[in-house]
Amino acid sequence: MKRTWSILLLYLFVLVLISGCLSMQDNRNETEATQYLGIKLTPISEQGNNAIKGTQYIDKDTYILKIDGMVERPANFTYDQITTYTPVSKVINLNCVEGWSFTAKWTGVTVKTLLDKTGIKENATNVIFYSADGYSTSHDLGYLVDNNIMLAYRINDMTLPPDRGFPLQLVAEGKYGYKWAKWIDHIELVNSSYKGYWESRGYNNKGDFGGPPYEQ
Ligand SMILES: Nc1nc2c(c(=O)[nH]1)N[C@H]1C(S)=C(S)[C@@H](COP(=O)(O)O)O[C@H]1N2
Ligand SMILES: [Mo]
Repeated sequence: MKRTWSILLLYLFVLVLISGCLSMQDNRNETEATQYLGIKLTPISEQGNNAIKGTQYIDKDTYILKIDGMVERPANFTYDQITTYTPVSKVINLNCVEGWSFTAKWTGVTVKTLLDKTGIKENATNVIFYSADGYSTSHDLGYLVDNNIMLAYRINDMTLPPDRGFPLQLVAEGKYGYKWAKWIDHIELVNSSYKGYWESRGYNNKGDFGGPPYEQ
């Protein structure tokens, strides 16, 4: 009797282990790109992760990206919907204010593509990105649209791994790393400026790379 129980428990344990591995290793059949258009990429294994609350693990099947605020038609997007839209790819450096950086090929959907679906109310000026770990940051609407800023779901041709921000990281080209929110699950359009996690702790709200890192 005791033996039957322990075998059953062992069986359950192995089952949980296998299902956990399967749902986390979505990118196990993909091959990481080492270069793109002649530009050498930093391997994912050499990219750090200093997030405020560590890695977030988000379930692809229940994930929803909510877009609301000053839009014509607030909407919820699933992971599969987001990855169906025309993708864009580009090599862009992520530069943290602390002095480190890495080079990656990013692939995703532009913010504009999603906002074309929701429509934008006339008075909207700023966009807030909220993340699953409680992090947030914001950008001028014009910066995002004019520069075709993307929400990446792939890095170096791999599905964004959990520690890189799965399912979505904002690729805020030309801005310091703290403007590149990871694990984004909510985007809100507003008509006033907003200070995110690091910005409300003294970091410059524009966050232009090469510009002043602190609010003056
Ligand atoms: N959700 C979330 N996004 C985040 C952060 C974070 O702590 N949480 N850190 C930011 C900072 S300071 C940087 S430099 C970049 C890249 O940091 P990483 O090494 O944690 O990926 O992610 C940004 N996006
Ligand atoms: Mo950073």
